[in-house]
Amino acid sequence: MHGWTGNILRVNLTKKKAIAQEFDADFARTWMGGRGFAAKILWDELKSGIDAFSAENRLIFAAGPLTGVSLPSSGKLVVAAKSPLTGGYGDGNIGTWACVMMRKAGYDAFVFEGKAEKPTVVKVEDDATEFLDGTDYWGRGVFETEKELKKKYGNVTGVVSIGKAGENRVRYANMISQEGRGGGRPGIGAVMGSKNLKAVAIKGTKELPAADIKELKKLGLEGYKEILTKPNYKFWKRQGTVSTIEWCQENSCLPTRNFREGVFDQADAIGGFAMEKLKISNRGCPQCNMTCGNVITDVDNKPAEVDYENIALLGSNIGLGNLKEVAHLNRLCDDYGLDTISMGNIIGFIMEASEKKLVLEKIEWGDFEKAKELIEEVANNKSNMGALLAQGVRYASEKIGKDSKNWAMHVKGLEISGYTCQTTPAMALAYGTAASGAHHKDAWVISWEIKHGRESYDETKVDKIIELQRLRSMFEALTTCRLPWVEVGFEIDWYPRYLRAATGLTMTLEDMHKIADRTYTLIRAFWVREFGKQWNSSMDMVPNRWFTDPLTKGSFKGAKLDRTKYESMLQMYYHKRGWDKRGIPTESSLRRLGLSNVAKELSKYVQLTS
Ligand code: PTT
Ligand code: SF4
Repeated sequence: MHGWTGNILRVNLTKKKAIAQEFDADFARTWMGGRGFAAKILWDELKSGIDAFSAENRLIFAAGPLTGVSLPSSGKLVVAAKSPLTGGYGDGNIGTWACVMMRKAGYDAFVFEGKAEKPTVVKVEDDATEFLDGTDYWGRGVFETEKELKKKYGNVTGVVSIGKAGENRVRYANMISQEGRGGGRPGIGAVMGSKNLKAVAIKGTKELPAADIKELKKLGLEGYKEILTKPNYKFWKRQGTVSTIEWCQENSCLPTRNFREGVFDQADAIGGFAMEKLKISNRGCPQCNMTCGNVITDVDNKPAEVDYENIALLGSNIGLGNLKEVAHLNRLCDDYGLDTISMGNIIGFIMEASEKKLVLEKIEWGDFEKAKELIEEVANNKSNMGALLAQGVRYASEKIGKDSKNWAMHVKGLEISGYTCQTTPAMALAYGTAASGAHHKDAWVISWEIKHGRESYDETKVDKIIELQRLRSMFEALTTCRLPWVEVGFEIDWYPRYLRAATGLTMTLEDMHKIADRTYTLIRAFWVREFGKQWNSSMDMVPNRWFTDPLTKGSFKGAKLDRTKYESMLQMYYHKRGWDKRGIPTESSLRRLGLSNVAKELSKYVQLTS
């Protein structure tokens, strides 16, 4: 077997033991890596209904056969666990040297199980794993933690750590690396905290395995050069994802005041061009020549990395039109290890609740000082408000009651990311059917939809969503960054070529789509097993607000989604995926994807249709 190291490191935190476990070529070919490995391990090893914060949960770091190799944007790592926020499958994708080092140390994945007795740092250096006392780091921010660990173990060490939010089990705590890379939106950082695992530090010196290393290097270099020739490359380097602010404003989909509107009157002040005036540098993930992290200085003159999602959710969505203040909130979230998307979504929610007098506190739209306080209270899980909001928007709306459920903006408990969908039914369905709850990562169909006509709810849209879910799952499995393909048009055909040089396997895009479908279906089976007979198509519904509250501003004033048409699009989607009317995979579709054992296990929890 080439391309994979063939080893998973199993780290038992309770017993302070780590063993390397081999996997075979069949496992590698069936699941590829990254999300595929994570989904398979979680399905096989978790009992249904376990508490996500229990020692039984697994925390997985998984790479793929292209991770870390010298080819475009390959420094990415999938982090996954049962989510404490949604109760279902949860993952994220973080850019970090830790994944390059993990592969160089000789592993394609780490599986953490059990719970350390006290705060711990796990250090892996090639074949040696150490369990170090992490007490001194507990309570510290991620910036300081990573800096200290690098000082101790050398600058080449790859570090992933959690901040106070993960330690305090905020249900949307993520993990951070390299001061501004954040991943694991559905509370994967909180799972790490529940295991008393503060940080993982990795150093590796081995050669990455490849079938044809010369060819791989040659193709890698050609890829980097090709990216430099793309017409959009220069502009991308200037603005990265931040130009999406202006694009969303133009297209009435910029989340504004808790997704109430799609345009924000101060959009220009927080957009790509405003950002450029404040920019001090670019940052990026390993092995990338697109370096899309834009660093600006915040109100305290400290460097903060901003991306589109962070600005949309901590800016327009909370009515804040000062980019330096937004950057400050972003920096706070980074240091605490809090997902910016969920945090901004929840601040917007509580601002609306305050406006409607459903809570006693006065929290006005755009109030920077109050937003700062809320972030601090949440990260420290202190005060009634902090403790309430640390559970996520679904929980907060259940507690606050009245009609707040209608404008609690989440799907399956995961807060919606940066697009409001009153005028874009396909994007709404993409949120409804994403693997871990409302995330744009599985099908960012909105740009295609806006070009092809937003009004319709037809089959072509459903086909497009599935096509994108397949393509994007491929990046989660290989595991590399999808942005060269999405943002500058680096052709998808490069990837089967890379895969062939890395593994020696000739796989077409169709072969990879089958792996993607298998993984997506297994993830659905995981959700269904967790929810059992409660599972039905309402799990894939999007918030009521998009059906009931028409936009009151912008060129799409009056627009809202049509519930009946959304539901029929959802049924079309199920049919094409081989799922029944409840959104549960049928026995035959499970069999077709080589998941007969999954069908057998799942039928203990729900009746499967044939
Ligand atoms: C992702 C989500 C995103 S998606 C953003 S901005 W984006 C937010 N970034 C955060 C942050 O920063 N700090 C913080 N405290 N929380 C944050 N939460 C939010 O997390 C990110 C890039 C981006 S920037 C995107 S779209 C692409 N995502 C990829 C993906 O999912 N898969 C893949 N194969 N390639 C991708 N490339 C791009 O990576 P989650 P990163 Mg992220 C400061 O993980 O949980 O999915 O959340 O990893 O290294 O920061 O790169 O406009
Ligand atoms: Fe990281 Fe951006 Fe490069 Fe992707 S394009 S690897 S997110 S720096």
